[in-house]
Amino acid sequence: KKWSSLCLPEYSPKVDTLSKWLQNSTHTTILTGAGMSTESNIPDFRSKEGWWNNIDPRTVATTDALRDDYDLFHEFYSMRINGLKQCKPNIGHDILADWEQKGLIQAIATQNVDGFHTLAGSKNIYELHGSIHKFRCGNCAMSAEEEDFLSESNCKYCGGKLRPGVVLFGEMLPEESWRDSLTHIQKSDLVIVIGTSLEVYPASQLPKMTNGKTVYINAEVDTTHHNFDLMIEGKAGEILKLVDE
Ligand code: BV8
Repeated sequence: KKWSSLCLPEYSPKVDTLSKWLQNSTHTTILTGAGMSTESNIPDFRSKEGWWNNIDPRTVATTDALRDDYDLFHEFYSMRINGLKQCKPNIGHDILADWEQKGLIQAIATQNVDGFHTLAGSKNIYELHGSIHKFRCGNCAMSAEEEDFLSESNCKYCGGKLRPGVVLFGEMLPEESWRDSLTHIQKSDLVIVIGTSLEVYPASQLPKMTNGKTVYINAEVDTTHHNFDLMIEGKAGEILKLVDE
């Protein structure tokens, strides 16, 4: 405890405020993005080392890509799926799972498709952008297995091309995840947003939809985030560890 407080003195007042808010809140919802998993060595999307800095999302993460350039689409998602096998949830995921068990937080709405909140033991999770671990036919929507996708097999039922169950640009979010996330956000007296640039609609709108207090924990914080009641610039895992102490 002493060590981290000494090394990160600038965080103390903000961390204390967040701890107090968390203890006093009766309904807390967490909204996470790719920054939650960079400490697990998974690249995010829009940072310098992020996916979209090296590859144009329109060429791989759209239904056009699925239809017109399946080889590239398949290569991109296979690489992500295989990459995830080398990684595991980090301390930040673990702390959120622990907070849920202790009744400190009630729900996690996540834009992440990596499934790490589930792996860490969180239960009440809403996957706004789907899951990279579920597969279906891009044509008839019948479900499929990971190995079928990785081996570039076609759909057993209609011969169509297989795809992971992520929400591509231009696709609607899973209705239930969206509705339930919104319900939680609306009844929250505290919403903690972690590791997201908030650039992707409609998840970006969620923090505005609460009457509760809003907190933003992110590696980069700038003036576009001034709507938050509290902003903490830093790494998700490190900040959550300080709050947890
Ligand atoms: C929709 C695929 C209705 C899955 C993803 C123009 C044309 C067409 C569409 C649009 C348009 N303008 C707006 C739109 C709508 C579009 C959109 O918002 N586009 C934006 C980019 C302009 N949205 C949609 O299309 C959505 N659907 O709107 O449906 C509709 C229908 C038809 C037509 C129009 C509308 C669907 C959105 C889902 C897109 N799918 N990817 C995949 O391959 O994974 S989005 C992609 O971004 C990721 O999946 C991710 O979930 C999402 C959000 O990103 P973040 O998580 O925020 O990640 P990012 O890198 O941006 O930020 C990370 C942050 O963490 C950084 O700030 C970094 O500093 C920080 N950080 C890093 N490490 C740490 C950290 N912080 C703390 N600790 C650390 N350790």
